[in-house]
This record gives sequence, structure tokens and C-alpha cells, in this order.
Amino acid sequence: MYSRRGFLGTAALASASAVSGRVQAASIPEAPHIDKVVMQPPLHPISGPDYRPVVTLNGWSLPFRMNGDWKEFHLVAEPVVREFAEGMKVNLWGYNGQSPGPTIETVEGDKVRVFVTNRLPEYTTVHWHGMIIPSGMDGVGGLTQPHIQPGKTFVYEFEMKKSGTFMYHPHSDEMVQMAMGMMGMVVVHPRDQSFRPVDRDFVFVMSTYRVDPGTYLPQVNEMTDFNMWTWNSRVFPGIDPLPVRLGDKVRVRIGNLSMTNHPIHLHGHSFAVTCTDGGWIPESAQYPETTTDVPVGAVRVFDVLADNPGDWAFHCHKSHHTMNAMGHEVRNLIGVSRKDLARAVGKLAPDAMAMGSTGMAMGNMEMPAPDNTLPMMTGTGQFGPIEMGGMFTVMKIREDLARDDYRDPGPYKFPQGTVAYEVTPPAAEPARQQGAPMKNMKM
Ligand SMILES: [Cu+2]
Repeated sequence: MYSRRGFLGTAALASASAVSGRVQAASIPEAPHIDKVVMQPPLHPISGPDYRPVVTLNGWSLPFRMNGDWKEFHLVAEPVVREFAEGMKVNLWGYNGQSPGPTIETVEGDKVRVFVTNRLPEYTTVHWHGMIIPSGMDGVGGLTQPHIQPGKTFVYEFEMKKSGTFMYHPHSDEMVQMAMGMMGMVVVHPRDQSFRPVDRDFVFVMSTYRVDPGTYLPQVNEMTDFNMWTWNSRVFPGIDPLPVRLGDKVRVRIGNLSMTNHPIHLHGHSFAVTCTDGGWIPESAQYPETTTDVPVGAVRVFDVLADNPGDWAFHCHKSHHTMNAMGHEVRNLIGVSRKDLARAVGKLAPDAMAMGSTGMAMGNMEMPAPDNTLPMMTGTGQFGPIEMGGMFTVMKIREDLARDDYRDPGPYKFPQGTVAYEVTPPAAEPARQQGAPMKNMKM
């Protein structure tokens, strides 16, 4: 990667002809750059109205600077390397060192100026999904603006007319650029701090990739057969947990820029969807759920009272989406006699291993894999293998968390006597006579 100093110099030079008359090229703000894959601490506002900042799973919020009464951000579209989970790195396109790009966090009524510098090998634009802005700022290449050529910088200027949760992504060679991971979230806090305040506020965007085992680049022409189901371009066990203090009111903002819907499910609680990319849902229209479907090209935000301590699975309910690189060519062998199968296969291939006749539970038996891919089902909890992948993480609700502490609190210490347990069956087989009266049962 280039150094920050070198980058700023060339960016200012390259963009001199592209910026509008209202802004001088010399005044382009610094473009912060992060390539860490863990959630960065919330970015508390340094000026303007106060708000409780969001945290981005495995990501960060983009710092801004004030220029008069404008909030100025600088996005740099560029190739990045993203680790999906330990053992797998993928060459993606993103913004400011990461894919997805940083969350852009502002306040309702803010005047926002976003500089976009293109460091990709092809042109791009940025579209502001769900935001009410002038047509010429909508970022649809060819329709509302010229495409941003490589090396050039464009400026988007608009007022944040309404609060809520929105997304950004290119509207320029869209199929390729979205399949390469170019996307991010926009959070606009209400100007009135008493409007539906929460204690913790998480945000992430869902995207999917097909990265064949042993390769490092997504297949951008893939339409349906993806094998990497990601939250912020991470898969279990690489997705950050959601640490929550017992009793906190928690907001989770979920964007979907993948090519299919994801029914997102939280264990141990019921929640209400309070906001979409269209705006806040009136209280009278909210209802309790434990799973909410997030359609393609949409945002769903739910609020939940974290009143049940523990380690709570939080995941997409399509079971194929909680797996990593999975071959779909596997035969279904459930119910097939393992002995017969082993004998039949053994004749053809003496070294073959018959497996999966009682399901696919493999426990710790991870087989040797090609370079740069991930086991289909993986991860270990305090009681053994978790056997998940893809869109799965854990909301960790603890009594003893400090207010702004987002560090992983480790596994839950279950109070004695609260964990499902094994019983020892009686020594003799219980009688199972059909229709026999209970009193005749011999124990
Ligand atoms: Cu899903």
C-alpha cells in the first residue's frame, strides 16, 4: 500500500480539475485509512450536536472535519485485501483500506460534503441509497453525473434531511463493483437526542461472494451460487461478537447489499423492527419478532431490550448461509447404511471414507483443505464444536460490562444448574408395549 503522505499529494494533484468551484483542491480533507479487521471504538462527536455513536462490526466510522458549517469526509475507492476469517484472505475493492467501507455517521440537518477519490482501475460513482438528496447528487453514472475516472476526485454535497440508516455503493459497473465488495453504511442520528435513544448501537452490511477454494478473487459473474455469506465481509468465526450490558437498550442496523434475502434471527429475546431505509416505523406499526427478513437492497433496524443474560446466537436462518465454502455436489447419504456403503465404495476406491450417513456432524474432524478457504462448519465454544460458518455471531449479554466497553467478554459463565444436562437412563430397557396402561410399565 502507498504511504499516507504520498497518497495525499497525488490525490490533491489529480483532483484539481474535478472539484467544483465551491471547493479548492488544496482543501481536500485527509483520507484516513485502516486495514484492521476488528471493531474500532465508537467515534464520539468532536463538534456539533451530541449523539451516541454506533459501532461497526469488524469496522469503523469515518472521521470527518468541519469546514465552516460543512462536515467533510473523504472516501477513497481502492483495491483492498480483506481477511474473511483467519486462514482466508480475499482481494476485494473497497474504501479507505477496507471492504466494506467505513460507516459515515452524521446528524439530521448536517450539511455534508463527501470527497470521493477513485484509485480503482476503472471508473466508479457513489450512490446514496435511501437518502433524500438532490437528483444531481444521487451518484448514478451516466444518468446524474459523469463517471469518476481513475485518479479523479468528485464531491457530493447534500443536507441530511432525515435521520435513519442508509447505505452507499457504486452505480457504475455495478455488478462487478458490488461483487467486489464496494459498499458501506450511512447512519444519520436524530437531531433530537430524546428520540428513541439506545445504549448500544451496532451496524453492519451483508454481502456475498463466490471465492473458489484455493483462489483469492471473487467470481464477479456469479448470480446465485455464492459460497461466502458475509457480515461486513467477515464470516464466522471471524465476525465480531456483540458485547452488551445487561439491561441495555440495543439497536442493530442491518443493510443487505447481497443478491438474496436473509432472515436474521436473535435467540433469547423478542425485538421490534423500528426503522428501515425508508425511515422510522411509528410505534403503533411495530410488532414483536425474533426473526426479521432483510430483503435485497434494504435496511432493517431492530431495537431490543437486553434483559436476558447469556451467550445468544445471532445469525441468518437460512442454514446454508451459516456455512463456509460448501460443495453442493455432495450426495445426500442420510439413512444409508454406513456398513453397506463402506463395502460398496471400498470395492471402487479402497481409500475412500464413508461419512455423513447420520447427518453431517463432523465435530473436530476438519479435513485438509486447499489453500485460502475455510472449513464448511467450524468454531469452538466452551462445550465443544459450534459447527457454523458464514452469517453467525453471538450477542454476549453480561451484567458486569462497563458502559462503553465493546471488548469480547469471553464465554458466558452459566449459573449452576442452568445448563441442559444429561440424565443416566435406567439400567433396564423400559417396556414399550403399544397401548399398555402406564401402571403395567416395568422400569
Ligand atoms: Cu442468509
